[in-house]
Amino acid sequence: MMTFPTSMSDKHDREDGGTGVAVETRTKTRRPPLYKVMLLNDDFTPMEFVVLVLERFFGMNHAQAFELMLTVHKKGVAVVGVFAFEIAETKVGQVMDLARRHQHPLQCTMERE
Ligand code: TYC
Repeated sequence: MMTFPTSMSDKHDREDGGTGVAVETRTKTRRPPLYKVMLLNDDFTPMEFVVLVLERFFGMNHAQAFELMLTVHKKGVAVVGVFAFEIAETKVGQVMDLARRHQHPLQCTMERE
């Protein structure tokens, strides 16, 4: 007598195909993609403002922030952090908003790693 209450009651719908052989259906997990947050050089944003941005939004101490600011200044661009999408989006928004409010042309972008 059939005792299963659902559509899985038909033997051809069971994961073991009705064979009674133990099987496992495992969905592979994927790590979420990471995003590089980058700061771009320009000729007008004051160095100290960029240092402040790196301290405030990227958790750097003054020496680390000053060194990375100089890297951007000399090379034109540098990765300032790597984050999950929503975190990266938030950081870019915070930097762009502060730069806009101070009328600095500083640009901050993100790119999938
Ligand atoms: N080049 C700027 C200056 O000489 C400083 C600067 C550094 C600007 C890094 C932007 O992302 C930047 N005042």
